[in-house]
Amino acid sequence: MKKVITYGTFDLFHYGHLKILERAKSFGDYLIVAVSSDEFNDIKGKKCTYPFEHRAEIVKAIKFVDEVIREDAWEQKTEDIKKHKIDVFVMGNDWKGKFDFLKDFCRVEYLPRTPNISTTEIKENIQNLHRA
Ligand code: C2G
Repeated sequence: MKKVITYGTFDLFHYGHLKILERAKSFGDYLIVAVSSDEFNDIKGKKCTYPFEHRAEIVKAIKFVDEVIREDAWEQKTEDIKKHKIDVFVMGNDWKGKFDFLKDFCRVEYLPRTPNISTTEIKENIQNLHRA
């Protein structure tokens, strides 16, 4: 069984999140998604709309996703890859090059982001609606 892993906050789950999970799954048979905890988002400087429990449950409900784990630290990726016997690590290409050190442990793939959608843009669009 070929195992794939990807990491993210997945707040205000949207089409771009769906497409990266779909594409990540296409690299193997089993997809693990490490969802950033609220505490880790504080470290990342990301303010989330939904708490970890909700974000994790939404990701787990996606048919391409086989397992959800917590992401609590930048440093856990190597350990996760070893522990879960991961074959492919996938991230959007906004992270291109940032995780190349993982090439010692598994295949590393950076995929193009889905254009014109992001949690930030969704929030801005809603704010603009209120202003209109
Ligand atoms: N993404 C995408 N297209 C978009 C928006 C996001 O492909 N339009 C991808 C990102 O590239 C990332 C994943 O969706 O691979 C999750 O995005 P975020 O929830 O913003 O995650 P991020 O804050 O980048 O956290 O340790 C890694 C971090 O946890 C990644």
